[in-house]
Amino acid sequence: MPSNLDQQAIDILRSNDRGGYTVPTARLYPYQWNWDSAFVALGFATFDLNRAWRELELLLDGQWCNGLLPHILFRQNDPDYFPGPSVWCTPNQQNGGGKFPSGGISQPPVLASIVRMLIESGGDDSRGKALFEPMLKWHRWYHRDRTPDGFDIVASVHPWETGRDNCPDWEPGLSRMAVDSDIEAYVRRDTVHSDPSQRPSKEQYDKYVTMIKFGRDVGWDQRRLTNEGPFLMADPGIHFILLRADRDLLALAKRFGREDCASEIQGWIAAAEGATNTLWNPELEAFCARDVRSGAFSCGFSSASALCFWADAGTDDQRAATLEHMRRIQAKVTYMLPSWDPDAAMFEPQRYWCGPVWPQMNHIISRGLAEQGEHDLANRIRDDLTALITKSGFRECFDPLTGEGCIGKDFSWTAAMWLAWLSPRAKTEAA
Ligand code: 9WN
Repeated sequence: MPSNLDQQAIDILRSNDRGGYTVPTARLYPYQWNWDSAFVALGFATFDLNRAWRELELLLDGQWCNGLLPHILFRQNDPDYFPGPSVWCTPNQQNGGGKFPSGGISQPPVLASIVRMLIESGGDDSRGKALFEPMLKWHRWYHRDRTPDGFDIVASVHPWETGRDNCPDWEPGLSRMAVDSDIEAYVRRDTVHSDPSQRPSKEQYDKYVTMIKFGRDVGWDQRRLTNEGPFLMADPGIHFILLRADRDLLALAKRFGREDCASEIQGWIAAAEGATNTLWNPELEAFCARDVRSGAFSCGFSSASALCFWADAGTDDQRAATLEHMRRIQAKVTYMLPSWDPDAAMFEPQRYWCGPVWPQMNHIISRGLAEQGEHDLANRIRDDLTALITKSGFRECFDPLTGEGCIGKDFSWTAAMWLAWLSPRAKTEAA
């Protein structure tokens, strides 16, 4: 018999189900998002494994011919979201795009890691095996089309590609770029559906739209977008998530008898291990986002800095310094781990990625810490999120000081994290 919170979480996933794929929350985000769907599959798997696989199959259905797996899939037009399909204006399948309109950028590649989790917890090998080739194509796209000419690290062309939209991490890149004076007038919808004081600023949105305009102007040529676009930053989040996902893809290749791809994937892993130091900010002694062209580092510890454990990356000294930062932050907040450093400039406990605690990020951070034997911090992060959901419900993210819920309500990945990780039932089953 599911507990009350288990039942609420199941009800949220069911009510956000749009027929095989799940919206993150009604109205504010009315489409299928890339990394949201991957996390959501973990939640469905606790009560409907078939539906979990369906989520991932429908996500990969939006893949472009070049391997790009877009950050949003627009199966229908919903004028309640800006920027919608007519703003992105991505190519159709005949012209190299996907089966239906989508965004022209990607999102954090957690998918292979989640497919491996599903399979290793007793999921169906044949459903996972069918996803292997498109996942391989997507990773190939990341390594080929998002590694800028002359550099050895995968970078992001838009803050939305990192999934951590307005994190102060992006300041070095945003401050170097101008708003294109030719961007069309636009009306935001996010500020209608949620508290504007918790969302990105108008100046940030103008720059986000400028980046989309550049993509449109080059016909979404992904190499041109990377090499010539207005924004180009390397993100510890993308770097560590992709490195971990490459390791998981390699394990899947072996499981599925696809040794033919092993040396290609091993090459990506070796290159990423070699590039990890590029993100080490010696002044702050932390892994930080970095503007690729100027070399400037961001100036604070973000939740992505803590993902080195998830990727099993960094030296012993780097990991020790990362743990030190987390202990410093732990003394400052009530709920671990905030998305941005409370001691750094621009910390705002309720503004989106400038401070709030994010359930899906903290899930992989905590798992990574536990895998590397750092159980105290891993458990603290898990227990704090349990307390946040119990206190404030299934919100998009939470104030790390007061525990108040922020932005979206009845949020899919929060419900999924509850079912797959935090619920007493999940813990009993994992034991
Ligand atoms: C832009 C859906 C998405 C998440 C992102 C989060 C937010 C979108 C937005 O919502 O971004 O992609 O419109 O603000 O930052 O991580 O995937 O939940």
